Amino acid sequence: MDHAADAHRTDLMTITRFVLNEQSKYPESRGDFTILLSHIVLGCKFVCSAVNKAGLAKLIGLAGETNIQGEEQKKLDVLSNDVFVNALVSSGRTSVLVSEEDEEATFVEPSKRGKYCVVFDPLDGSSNIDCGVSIGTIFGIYTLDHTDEPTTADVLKPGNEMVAAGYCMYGSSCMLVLSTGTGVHGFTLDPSLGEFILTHPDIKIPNKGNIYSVNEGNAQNWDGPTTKYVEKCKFPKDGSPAKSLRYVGSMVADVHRTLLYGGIFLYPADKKSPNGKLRVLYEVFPMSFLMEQA
Ligand code: AHM
Ligand code: MG
Repeated sequence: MDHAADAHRTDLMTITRFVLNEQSKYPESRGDFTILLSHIVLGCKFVCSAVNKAGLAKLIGLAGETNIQGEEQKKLDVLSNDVFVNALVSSGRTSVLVSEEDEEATFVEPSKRGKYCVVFDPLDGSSNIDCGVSIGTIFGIYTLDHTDEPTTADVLKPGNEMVAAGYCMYGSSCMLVLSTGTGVHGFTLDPSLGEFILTHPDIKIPNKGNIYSVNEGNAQNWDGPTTKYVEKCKFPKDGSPAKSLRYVGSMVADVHRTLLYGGIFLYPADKKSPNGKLRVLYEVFPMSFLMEQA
């Protein structure tokens, strides 16, 4: 084994070490972000473990509640939400939390407040839970830039004002992908260590991809340009090969594959959902991530 490969195996870059390294570039930093992130990581590890045990633990099934979008909540959604809210509040670094599963924002009590606001979906892709297909957690982080009482205005801000965003995918491996504004980095959970290890530094979407990813069952409700674009993917007129279709139906899995393999993932607005269906997606991920490069 060559020396570099050996070093790679014995000098593990955990997500905490990575974020501490980043933090050391900012002398004024007091480590608040590192503490917040370690609580998000804890939530992701918990959800990963719960997802892996779901079939065994009989956690699967309806919790008998409906969320604000009228979707049925599964027990795992409820559990994951409780874990994330508790972890974020107890970090002492948050002031406002917005979860896809909660109708109202959570305002952290004054004694536990900190300078961050977190928007998240603790477990996205719930229709895939029962059959064991990849699901994920999505999160975005804003900074509270004043000392007044926090309000919903502190989170109703454009995605490009976030200081960090990421997702964790619970798939054949558990992978956390994070950006703090300087590149996109992927960490894979080593179950034997219980640590996320940097495995995909500086992820860049390939310039060209041959995959398109969309729920074509909605085609009758699409507008003209969307219909035309997807038609072109299937029947290219310029002699190029037709694209392959891949669609998991879990945003995190579809976005992750698109980042690594290239291509396009889309959930266009249609007659049924004039504002599109993926609320969190547009907040957390700049669309440039997802657009096919010219
Ligand atoms: P869900 O959490 O209720 O399953 O909804 C969110 C999911 C996204 O992860 C996914 O991209 C999309 O809904 C799939 O929608 P559809 O089933 O309409 O294709
Ligand atoms: Mg959800």
